[in-house]
Amino acid sequence: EHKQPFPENFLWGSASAAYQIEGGWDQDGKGPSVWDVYTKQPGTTYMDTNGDIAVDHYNRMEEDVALMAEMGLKTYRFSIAWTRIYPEGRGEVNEAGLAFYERLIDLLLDNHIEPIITVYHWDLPQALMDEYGGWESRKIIDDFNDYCVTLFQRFGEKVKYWVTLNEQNVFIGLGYKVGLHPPGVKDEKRMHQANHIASLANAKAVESFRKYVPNGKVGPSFALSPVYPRTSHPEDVLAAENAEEMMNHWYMDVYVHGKYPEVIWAHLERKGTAPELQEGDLELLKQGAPDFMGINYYQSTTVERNPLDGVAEGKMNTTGKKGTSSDSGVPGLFKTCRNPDLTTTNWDWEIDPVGLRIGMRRIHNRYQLPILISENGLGEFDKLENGRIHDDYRIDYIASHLQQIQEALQDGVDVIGYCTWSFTDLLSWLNGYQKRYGFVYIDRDEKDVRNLRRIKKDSFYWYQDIIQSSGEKLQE
Ligand code: GCO
Repeated sequence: EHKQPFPENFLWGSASAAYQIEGGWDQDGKGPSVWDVYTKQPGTTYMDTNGDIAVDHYNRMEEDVALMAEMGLKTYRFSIAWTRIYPEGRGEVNEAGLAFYERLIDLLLDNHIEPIITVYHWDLPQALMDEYGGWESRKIIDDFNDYCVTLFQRFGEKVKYWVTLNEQNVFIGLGYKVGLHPPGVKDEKRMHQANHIASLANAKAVESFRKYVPNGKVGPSFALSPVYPRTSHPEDVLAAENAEEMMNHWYMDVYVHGKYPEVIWAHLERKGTAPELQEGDLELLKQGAPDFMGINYYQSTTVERNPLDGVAEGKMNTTGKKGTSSDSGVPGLFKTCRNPDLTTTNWDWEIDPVGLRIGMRRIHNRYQLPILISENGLGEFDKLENGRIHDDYRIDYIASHLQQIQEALQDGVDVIGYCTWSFTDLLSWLNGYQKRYGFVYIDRDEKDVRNLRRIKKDSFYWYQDIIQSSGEKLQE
């Protein structure tokens, strides 16, 4: 069967995040972020790795963009470090920080690579955490907005696509309920409050975007994990609906419609953990409607029924990431479990390309928005052998997900682009440098920590071919 081709202007891309690649953690006036501080507390990350040097992208940006150009990328999604722009989170702008990103953007444009900016990929200024507790204070709404407006004014004419918050469900869930990300809190009530404030900050930033970048497109990047029932027992099916509402639509309904889904709201109210709304909140949330839904997809979630006196923790993988991961077991609603029909990666993430198609269809049906796959990829141990990296497992992974995107396009879903995670290998927040995601291998040498030589993996040449053929090569 001949597949319908990918759209002509499909954004074939790749993605990264500042803390995971840049290094230069205190260079040119940059202030410390919560991740700079958190990773230096012993025991918070695998082997106490941190992003002080990362893959030194801050000092090798030209070399990295040259590789992107060689590959033929159509788009590159990267994040801006808030602490390079405002070292203290607010106040005086650091011109050197803006200049760095301006050089990056110009270089991408010179090479016909469409930049996609993520304004927030988790590296909150430590100063704002110290001053008022970061996302737990409403003060952040204005500070975040000021930071965004600075970027909109400076880059709004050059950059069309913008992502506001990256994986709000993950940084809030892991930060305030699971306690594995900064600030390491485990408190459901505080989690829902911080989440509400993050949603308000997002809405206010979108409101400003309309004013400063009227021709641009803006949306969140959401860590989507479509939910399945473990069996067709009606109680399991109900549990899956509960989980779908809580893990996914709890966030996305707020983005798109400015309101929380009723079922989960009622549940949290009974428990006393629903967020506190103030006058004007719902009006502000309604200003946040996005132009597209950015989806980061790694795995689906399978659940079963969980009685009211049931467990508070379902099956979670070793990195603590299972969908939003904050909600692995909710008595009375659901608990997560293994899906017996799926295999897993070496980090215990279930591999499920069809889940991507299912998730995209659900979003298309509920929100009627174009979808940008803002992340998808495979973290693996790679082996450097005679100067080559034969990562056929990564090629298989990406190919199978792209095939499901093609199916979704045929289903009528509007998918505008696909960014693999990631372009070069990078720092995994909690899993150090051995978990590799890139098309470009970073050669790490303990005796020469700044070696960091770039080596193209087999997947680099494969994706180059896919882009060149607009996806035709997928069928071979
Ligand atoms: C990891 C994760 C990250 C995330 C990304 C989310 O291993 O640390 O996979 O790389 O996927 O930062 O936006």
